[in-house]
Amino acid sequence: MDRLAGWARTSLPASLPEILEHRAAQPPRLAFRFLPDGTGDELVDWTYQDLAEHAGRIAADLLGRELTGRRVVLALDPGVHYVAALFGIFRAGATAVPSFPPTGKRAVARFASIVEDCAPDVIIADTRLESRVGQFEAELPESVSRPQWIFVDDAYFRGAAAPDPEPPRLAGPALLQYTSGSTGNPKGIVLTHENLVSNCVTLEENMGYEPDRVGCTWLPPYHDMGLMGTLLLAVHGGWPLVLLSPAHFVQQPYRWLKALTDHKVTISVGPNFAFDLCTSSVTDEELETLDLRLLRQVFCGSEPVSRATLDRFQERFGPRGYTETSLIPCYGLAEATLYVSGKRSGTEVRTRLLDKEALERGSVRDADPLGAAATARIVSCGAVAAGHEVLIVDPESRRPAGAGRVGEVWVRGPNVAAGYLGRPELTAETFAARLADGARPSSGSEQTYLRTGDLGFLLDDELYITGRLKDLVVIAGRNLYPQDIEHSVRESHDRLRGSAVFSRPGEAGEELVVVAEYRGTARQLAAEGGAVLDAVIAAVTADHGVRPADVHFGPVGAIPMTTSGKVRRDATRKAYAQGTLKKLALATDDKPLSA
Ligand code: 649
Repeated sequence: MDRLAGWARTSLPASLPEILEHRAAQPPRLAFRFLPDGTGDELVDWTYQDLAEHAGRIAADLLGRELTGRRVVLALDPGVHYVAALFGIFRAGATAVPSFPPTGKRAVARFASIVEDCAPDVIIADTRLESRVGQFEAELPESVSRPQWIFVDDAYFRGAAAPDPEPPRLAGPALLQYTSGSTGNPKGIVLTHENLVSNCVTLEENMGYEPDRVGCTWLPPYHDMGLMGTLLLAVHGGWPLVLLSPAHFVQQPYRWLKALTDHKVTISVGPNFAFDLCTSSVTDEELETLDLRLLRQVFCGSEPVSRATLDRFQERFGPRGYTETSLIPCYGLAEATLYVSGKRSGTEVRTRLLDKEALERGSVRDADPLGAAATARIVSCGAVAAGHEVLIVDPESRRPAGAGRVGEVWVRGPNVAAGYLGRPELTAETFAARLADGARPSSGSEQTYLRTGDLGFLLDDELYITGRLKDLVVIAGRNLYPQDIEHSVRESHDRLRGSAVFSRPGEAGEELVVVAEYRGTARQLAAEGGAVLDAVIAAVTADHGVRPADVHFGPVGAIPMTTSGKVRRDATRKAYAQGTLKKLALATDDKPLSA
């Protein structure tokens, strides 16, 4: 493995567009296989030559408009054209702003806020959007200059390609990655060509070399995990990638597993929820058609990796050849391009059984195997990426938290981005954090770190993530992790789906609020309301020793989510406080729970 990682570094060109040219100059090999309808009925196969030619067409267009150094928003649907446009932008020396087609009210609002923030010269979109431009531009404030649009379809790509380009400046911006946070406050992370390549190299060091590697992804191409983690990584590594759209996966998760089976996939990836979705939706008949024996590496990150999820997935898909050794829990964030840590290939997934009460006070202590005390099961996110350092820091004193203590995760290394576009203060706070005076190690005392906002600890050189600093619910001196409570809520009743937990000020200090999405009509909830409420209260109280001060039921979709499917607790709390959160009334509506 090390031999090849070394090879990759020394003999590959320095930037991704150059690596594509390099691959396209060799005998034809499959680069991407796109499943346009989500099944295998129709296949679009592209070699590196196909990709380079399509990218060249986009590059010619951008160079003709003198857009080198300018920003270009990518608003295509997931698929091969997306990858072509991305590489075309790189090749023209412009900065890619990966986005999505502005269709639907929410997407339009978010898209408009991105366009407003980064003021692009061009937007690349599918021809089918041509008639909607006026509608979209009406959303933009007057002060924003109107971008040019490039509409593409198959015919567009038959035009002439650009001549050989100048290689891009490695320290120059390659890509602007918007975080999936709130619509009103988009933050664009500036990534250089060096960041993109460094991310690939560190991931490859983890993955090792496999001669027959075939990847598969359905992740959105406009998020860090889908973009840097799959599309760019596959081109960098030179192995074929099977593409499905996120919508096709969500409609029928079976399609992902079927694609793994049909295309002899060896490596794939998904957030924790994807594994649950598969376990709960694949039918017995479908199960029979699956063969996961060739799947040797499955990355799982972006949300807490749940021990229970992994157990259920193993039980359901073990008989079809899935083995948990292939699962790679990993941690990262867009501010670090993507990758920060991951399990070493071929080792077992490590789960720690910890004393839950100690953990709530910030101490990492093994659970007493015979004791009756509650246990927290925490899955390791593996070893820190090569060439990177993780420090666990007390966020208030900015001193190292010390062994066996939970603290904020600080990261340093070549994957860490330069900062947020046009936000010097936020950039300094987030990307250039320093330890307190007197707390710095003697060597490299002026080192700066990325503050991730995540809480976790290091144990035996492995990183464990316990939650997000901002979301922490502190009640009576205990640090409660909302995702644990949300888990209890979901499991407490069949009809409960998403949930969000936060605290609000009460008479005797902070108190717990639970928001839960109910899968059913208001009438159904009214009919069984008391029982659902009792189930939630009983589960939360039993599992966490705190009785919710309020349980708010909303319809499915009531809880605000990021575009990558994470619960936005802060936004939920605000909507709750303002009384704008959708509500399904209980029969016993508004009776105080304490009564
Ligand atoms: C995190 C992305 C981490 C994210 C992924 C490596 C085909 C198949 C496989 C393949 C290539 C081709 O969420 C992803 C590394 C993928 C290799 C694929 O290889 N970014 S974000 O900026 O949107 O959000 C970051 C936040 O998410 C949370 C943290 O709060 C973080 O700040 N998060 C986690 N929370 C708990 N546990 C984890 N493991 C977390 N990972 C991210």
